[in-house]
Formats: sequence, C-alpha cells, structure tokens
Amino acid sequence: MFSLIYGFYKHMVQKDEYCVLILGLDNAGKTTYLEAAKTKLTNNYNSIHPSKITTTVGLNIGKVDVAGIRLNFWDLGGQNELQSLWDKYYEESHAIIYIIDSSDRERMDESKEIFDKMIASENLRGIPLLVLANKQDIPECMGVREVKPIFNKNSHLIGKRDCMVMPVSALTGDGVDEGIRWLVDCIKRNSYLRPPRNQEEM
Ligand code: G3D
Repeated sequence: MFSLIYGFYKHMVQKDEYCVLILGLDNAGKTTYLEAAKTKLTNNYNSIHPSKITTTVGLNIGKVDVAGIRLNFWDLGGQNELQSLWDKYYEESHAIIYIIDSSDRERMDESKEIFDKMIASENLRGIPLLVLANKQDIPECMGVREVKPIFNKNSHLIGKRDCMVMPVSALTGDGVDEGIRWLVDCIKRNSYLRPPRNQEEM
C-alpha cells in the first residue's frame, strides 16, 4: 500500500528533466545569462550582483523549473582550451543556447567559427538551438538583423532543427524569459527524439 501511494505521489510531483548547454566564447555573457535566467524564473531567487560574476571557467550549473519541466543548465567555459570539452556534453543535451557578444565585432568571426564547428556535430543533430545576440543594452552593438545573416550562412549545418536568433541583454534581463519559453516549447516537441534524461523527485 505504501509503495502504491508513494508511486502515485512520485508521479504527481516528478518533473521531466532536460539539459540545456550554454555555449559561446569567453566574455560573451554566459554566466551573466545563467544568473538572469535563474532570477527571472525562480521565485525568491537571491541573485548575484553582476559585479560579483566572473567569467565561466570550467562549468557552472543551474536548475530552473518552467512550464512543468525542469531545465538543468550547463554553462561551459568558452576559452580555447575548454572548447574541446564541449562535445563531451553534446550527447546528453536537449537544447543549446549559443551566446554572442554583439558588441564585440572583432571576435564575431571567431564566434562564428566555433558555432559552425559545434552545429556540425553529429551528436547535436536535430537539437533545438537558441542563438542569443547578447549585450543589446550597449548602444553600438550589432542588432539581430546584422547578426542573423552571419550565423545563418551555413544553414545546411543548422538543418531541420528548431533555430531562432533573438536579441537579449543578460545584464538587464531583457529577452531572457522569452527565449527560454520558446526553447521549452521546442524541447517538449523534440522529446520524441531526445526524451527527458531521468525522472527524479522534486
Ligand atoms: P562568460 O561567462 O561568457 O565568460 P560573463 O561572460 O557572464 O562573465 O560576462 C563577461 C562580461 O560581460 C562581464 O563584464 C559582464 O558583466 C558583461 N556582460 C554580460 N552580459 C552583458 C549584457 O547583456 N550587457 C552588458 N553591457 N554587459 C554584459 P565584466 O566587466 O565583469 O568583465
């Protein structure tokens, strides 16, 4: 009897869990974005002040419950020597958020190069992709209209997956919510291809 009630309870409270990788060059704003996502989507979250946030070295993780599912964010370091570790996580991931520093025109080609390398990976085939043109609060930054054609150039690599380029400011939080809600819909739609990782208790 206990196991029956426990099973029912578990069924009622458990959430499907999905992994979302946050990728991009160092200094793109990955850590700031993860903080903004947690702040926007977690009740009573005690956010870290932006001045206390340091660049991603290694791995930052974050958990957010949204629209009935749990997203486990893995924010991976963007430095050259850490990029080689990204593909170890591809097989486990259900979606990618790729962050661009739209104010850094000098590193746009570099960002595009590693983006192409990433989306060419077989382990990411069909996985939803949210490309964020970050730092839109900086007046001279590149807008989505400028960024989109650059990152859409190799559309054959993007293939048939859900893909969206959106403007965002991780610093002010503008656009963070919208992007994640779009991604959640895609992840749910795509769950026949990549089912939830496991179903643990809340
Ligand atoms: P990373 O984790 O990708 O390496 P961080 O990047 O999140 O550490 O951000 C790198 C720098 O960019 C930080 O500034 C951070 O405040 C800034 N940043 C991140 N997102 C935004 C944004 O949307 N707008 C603006 N204006 N700045 C942003 P510092 O000065 O600490 O290096």
